[in-house]
Amino acid sequence: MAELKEARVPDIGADKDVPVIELLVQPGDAVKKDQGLVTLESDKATMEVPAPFDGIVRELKVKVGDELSEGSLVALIEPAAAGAAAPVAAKPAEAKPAPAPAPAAAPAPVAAKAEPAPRPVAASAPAPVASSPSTPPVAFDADALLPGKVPHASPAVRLFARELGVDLAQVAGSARGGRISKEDVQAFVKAALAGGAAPRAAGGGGGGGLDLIPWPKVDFAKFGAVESQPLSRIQKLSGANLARNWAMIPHVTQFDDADITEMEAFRKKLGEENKDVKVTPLVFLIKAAVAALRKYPAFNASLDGDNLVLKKYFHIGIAVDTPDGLVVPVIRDADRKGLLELARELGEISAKARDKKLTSADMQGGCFSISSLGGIGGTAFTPIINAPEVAILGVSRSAMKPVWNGKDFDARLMLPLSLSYDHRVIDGAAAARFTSYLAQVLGDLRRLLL
Ligand code: CAO
Repeated sequence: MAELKEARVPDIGADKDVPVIELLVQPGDAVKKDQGLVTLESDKATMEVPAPFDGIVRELKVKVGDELSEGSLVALIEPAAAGAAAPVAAKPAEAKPAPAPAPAAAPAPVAAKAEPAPRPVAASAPAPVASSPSTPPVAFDADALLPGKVPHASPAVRLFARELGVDLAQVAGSARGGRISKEDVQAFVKAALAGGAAPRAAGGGGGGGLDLIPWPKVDFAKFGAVESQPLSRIQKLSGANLARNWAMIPHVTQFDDADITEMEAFRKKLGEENKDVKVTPLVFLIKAAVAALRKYPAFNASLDGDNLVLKKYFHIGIAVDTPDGLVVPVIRDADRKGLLELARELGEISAKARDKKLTSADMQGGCFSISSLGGIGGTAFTPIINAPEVAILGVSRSAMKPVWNGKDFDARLMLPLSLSYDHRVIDGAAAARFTSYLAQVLGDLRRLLL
């Protein structure tokens, strides 16, 4: 057997500890350069770790669930036979002394060593590419991975689609996470030949089916002085996610006000007693949201095809505004934490977000998100749901308002709530009950004990 070479995770931008969700090859498989070995899924994108050269996978060093970062070892690959590979001997700097002279075109002695026979490569092979013995990392273009820009499909499927002249952006992916399989491409072609377009996957899976006119191309400089600033990576990634969520989820926003006069008095008292931690209204909102999620489980759910997956845990995402854009770290098991513990953790994750130290793991597994603009201002807004969650709570700035008590107007501190929900899962009555209950809990925190 020829010397085994390593396949490692290439540059995947700032993502770290990205979980493996799928093994695309097995030991013994023949792979082509750039063919996917494993699929990684961060909270922002699904990406494949490509084979750096043609060869046969001899050992997979990872399993589903492992968390990988740039440089992690994924597999050991026996490079393809010398005749098909790069002229190794012609690169003196990297050449190692050969143990025995062998003709350059000699095939690797796979059969002679009774290695398992390679499984056939799924799609027709791409043009031979010279492989390098030093297995240089294949650069990942984070932009090319943005959902909505490039459909999720393996290089083999992309090649297959190219050969058939199929635009993958038109194809609905039926595989896990909306990935497009070879069968999806075949189904698309069949439907096209039959005179119709292939149906798009519904609920939770598949891509958007918007048939939009192109984005206007304007020479702004014609109308006055301009300056062009590149979007940050976070802005590009969150923008792509927001656009998909806005386009694919039928959003409705329910507004309500909570009377937090008593809550605010208690919050101030708590702050005076605990100077080491900043207790803002947000921690009360996290606790109240958990109580409402418990009472109305459909809000603590995700669509998965035709199923609604109900979660028995309470991980709350918090939208954090950073100089580079919006990120949503997750506070885990908020139901098991007290107000002060939540306040500490909120301070920590906000600082981590602003210092750009959040990892993918910090932003995964959320059940429900809260976006608070209360520290800034405004009276209401319509937050965009953080898919695959089904609802998000927007919070605006509290204000003293006259509230009719049946006889007089009382001055009460009112907190505006804006709950956006996925109308495929939640109907308007349920949303109104959810916000009413939230307001009740915030109005009388003793309800948290019920
Ligand atoms: N009404 C009135 N005052 C409020 C309030 C509200 N609803 N919410 C917070 N405040 C006050 C706080 O008590 C604090 O006052 P003091 O400084 O006097 O103690 C001040 O506003 C600033 O609070 P904060 O913003 O630092 O803290 P927070 O816990 O409320 O929020 C965080 C933390 C990380 C969520 C916030 O800093 C942030 O990034 N918000 C922006 C989120 C965002 O961009 N959402 C939009 C996304 S698009 O959907």
